[in-house]
Amino acid sequence: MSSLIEGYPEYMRESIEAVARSRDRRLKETFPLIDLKEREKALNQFHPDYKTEGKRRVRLGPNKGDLAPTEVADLLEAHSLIDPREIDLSTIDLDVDILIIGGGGAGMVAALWANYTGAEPASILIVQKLRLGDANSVMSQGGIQAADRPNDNPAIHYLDTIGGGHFTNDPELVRALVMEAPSILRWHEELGVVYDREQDGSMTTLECGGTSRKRLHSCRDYTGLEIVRNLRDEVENRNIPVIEFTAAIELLMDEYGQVAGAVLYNMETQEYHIARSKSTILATGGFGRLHIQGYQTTNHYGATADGIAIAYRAGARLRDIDSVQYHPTGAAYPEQIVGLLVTEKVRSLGAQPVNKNGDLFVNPFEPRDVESAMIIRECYERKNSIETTTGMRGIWLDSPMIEAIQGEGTIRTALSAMWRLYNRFGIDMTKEPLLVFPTLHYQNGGIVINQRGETRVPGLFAAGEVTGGVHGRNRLMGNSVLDYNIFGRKAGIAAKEYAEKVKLGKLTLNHVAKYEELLTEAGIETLRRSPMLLPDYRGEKTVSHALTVL
Ligand code: MEZ
Repeated sequence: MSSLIEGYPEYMRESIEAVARSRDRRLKETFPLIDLKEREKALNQFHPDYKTEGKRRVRLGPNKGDLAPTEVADLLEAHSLIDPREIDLSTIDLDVDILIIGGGGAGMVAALWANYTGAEPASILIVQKLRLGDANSVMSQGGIQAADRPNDNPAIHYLDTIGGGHFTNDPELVRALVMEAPSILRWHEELGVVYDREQDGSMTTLECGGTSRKRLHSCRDYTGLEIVRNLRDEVENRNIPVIEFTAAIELLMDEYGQVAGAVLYNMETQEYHIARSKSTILATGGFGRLHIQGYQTTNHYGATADGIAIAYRAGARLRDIDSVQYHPTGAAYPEQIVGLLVTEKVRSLGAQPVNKNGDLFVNPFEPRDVESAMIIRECYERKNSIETTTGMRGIWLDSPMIEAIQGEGTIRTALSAMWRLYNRFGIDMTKEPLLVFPTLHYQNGGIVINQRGETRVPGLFAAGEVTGGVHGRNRLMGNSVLDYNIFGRKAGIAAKEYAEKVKLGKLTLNHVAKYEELLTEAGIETLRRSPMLLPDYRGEKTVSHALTVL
């Protein structure tokens, strides 16, 4: 295939050669050790989450007084897309036991486990505002963590996860995450997921940032695609009903304060539908497309915080909602792919983050927040970065190290998606490094749930990136794929059990009207409406590539 552009510009050559010259030296070097004080300092000074600018206190609702990124606070302090007085609740268009809002990984897993544990397919409904499987889950490249090797166990996975999260995680949720991880791999393999294996048939495992054991299982660098492909087949084979291009724009409640379905909006026909359900699972993903603090993102177009906006109006509590994950290695060049994911697996296999002189300035396996902070420091304080023609700064991720360590051919086999991506732009990552800078990757916090995936609002369950607590304030690689599988399963099972017992009363949208009153009481005058449904790139807020991070 011919390239869209011909590799790196001439002025970057000198630095690329310096990186190549330093390779032999770095092969013998041990990774830099950063003491705790230096980590703290780097986080405080350089990590976007530690800046007070760009955040504000929410002025109403269950989290009144808590900090949130301005972009998120704006969506919480917004009017509904509907006027409840204009919605006719006497005609029920869809009547189901379990309504699942969101058809990414968490939503599909929830539907499957509700079905496996006894719910009839026709009693379940997945609504998805894009197409089934179109979500961040399909884009996760690197893999899934599970402690299933002889030198590892769930207790070590637990400690790594809690340590990575700065001890802010909900311990019971982490316990569930790590204890049940191996069973998820077994289930995936039964479905047909092909995980990488060694010649002797044992599972291949790799290291990731912040893990003390090799625990990452992957399917080359198409892990998300491989898992979602199998989940989607299973949903279709089991005849679980799915309505695509349809978003939930408000939850419905009943006269007893229970969630009882949702007001749906068909984005193609622009019609509204009333879906009544005995239990409702939110699996709407995160907020990457809000471009918090002007950052580029790895995220899918659907990641617009819809779930937290509608759950909040219904009384759900949020936690750590101001905590955002910036993946250390987003593409910084070429322009066409700025912000896209350069999977952490590139580092797992041996690529090193080096500055413009070819110096290794950070351990490649720091937890993501520390790694990102150190990269931003190298670019903005130490000014050891390369600047692109659009003003974007970046450091080199020295991918040719992979083949120097693992042998020729490793990249084309283990990182075929990455290789193809860069090859389209005339960059051969087996020979030249990749220019990278942190990119917005994950919503660390979200709706508070318990171990069954229940929120504090009766009838409302949640799973996946829309929830908070599992990862605390910093998630480790591979724990999100695990999270949506574990808690999708739990929410699906719990929602099915709840639906068997609950008696629904008269439907209402009083909570939406009450929220309007709260907006007035808080003196919030705004034209903003939420949920956002899709990002609007025509507006005033275009994303700057030249971030002012200091
Ligand atoms: O867990 C993730 O975020 C992940 C697997 C990302 C990646 O770097 O591939």
